[in-house]
Amino acid sequence: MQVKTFRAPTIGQALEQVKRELGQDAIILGNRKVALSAEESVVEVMVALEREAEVSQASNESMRNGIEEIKGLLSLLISSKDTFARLQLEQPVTELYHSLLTRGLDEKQTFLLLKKALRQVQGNPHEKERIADAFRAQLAEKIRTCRPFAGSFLHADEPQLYAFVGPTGVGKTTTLAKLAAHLKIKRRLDPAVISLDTYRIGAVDQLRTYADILAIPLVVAQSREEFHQAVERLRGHPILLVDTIGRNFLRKQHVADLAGTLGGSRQVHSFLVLNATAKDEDLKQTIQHFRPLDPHSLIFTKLDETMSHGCIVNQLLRFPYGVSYLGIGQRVPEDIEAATHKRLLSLLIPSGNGSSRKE
Ligand SMILES: Nc1nc2c(ncn2[C@@H]2O[C@H](COP(=O)(O)OP(=O)(O)OP(=O)(O)O)[C@@H](O)[C@H]2O)c(=O)[nH]1
Ligand SMILES: [Mg+2]
Repeated sequence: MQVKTFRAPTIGQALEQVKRELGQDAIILGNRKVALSAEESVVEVMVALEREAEVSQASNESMRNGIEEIKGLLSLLISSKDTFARLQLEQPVTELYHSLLTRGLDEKQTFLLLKKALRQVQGNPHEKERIADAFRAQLAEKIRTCRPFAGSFLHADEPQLYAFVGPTGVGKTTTLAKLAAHLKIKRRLDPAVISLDTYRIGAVDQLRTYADILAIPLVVAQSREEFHQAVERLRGHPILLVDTIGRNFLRKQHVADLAGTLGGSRQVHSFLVLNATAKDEDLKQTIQHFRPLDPHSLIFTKLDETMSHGCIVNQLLRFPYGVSYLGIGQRVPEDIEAATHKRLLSLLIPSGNGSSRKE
């Protein structure tokens, strides 16, 4: 809270000054008479501005981001006026353009990628199939998929740690269970699980049920020290999967707390688990806040609950992270897929919509 003082010969004049400078937002804290000399005195009014520095800083930051975004869009529109006009006029391209926007792909990215695709087919906007293929090729070049468990793990001296982090209820525990089953049954590895989620009632029970079914050891840790002790106890296992507490990670402090618990001498790979039905802007903010954890990759869940899969691709275009897995339903263990370019592209341009590619 900011405090300011105003001085004037009379209280009326001091209040007039306050009103002129600060408008109606100021809160009067008090006033007093201040003697300047034996004959002369003034009235001092102390006022407070309700807005806290932190809030105005945050709003300044978001205003700056907004302005940057508008500037980017404007220069894009000005520099690409002709192409834009052509996109608007030519039926096959507009169809594709609108269908991509309907699926939630970012407008600016859609435009830029389509513009490049159009250039590749030498500006002939009637070649729908070729434009769609060129668009897919452009996009495929820009997004990255990862295979975190591709290595053999058999000769690893130390266990590899993978933490499932992300907002509340996105499917961290369910995804961990799906992958634990995959590693145990399909890969014949011997994973173990650590739960750091002792915050929510029933959270450990939920994980214990999965661990019991899969005959996988589970250790519960409530602090950074207990976490490190748990890792020591489970040394013989090649892979340790760590379940974490879901919090509102739009609050940066929660990310810092989590980084504090996971931090230490050992490297922990973080899977940032995100709900594909969330709003584009919220996903963007969440990923931004998780940057201090340097996520290994993103996992998107609940793809089965939305038709707008564009927001997944938007994040891959925005951030330097790849995507490793896609959650496609509630069933454990079967409703999970390793993310592939083919699958991601088919979510945006379903087959039969402009694609002639046989994959
Ligand atoms: N439809 C659908 N539901 C899913 C998917 N993944 C998880 N869920 C459901 O989402 C709900 C929350 O899943 P959890 O695994 O408990 O989520 P969490 O992130 O661990 O939640 P917290 O620990 O409370 O933050 C459960 O009902 C899951 O069955 C998915 O891919 N598709
Ligand atoms: Mg959970």
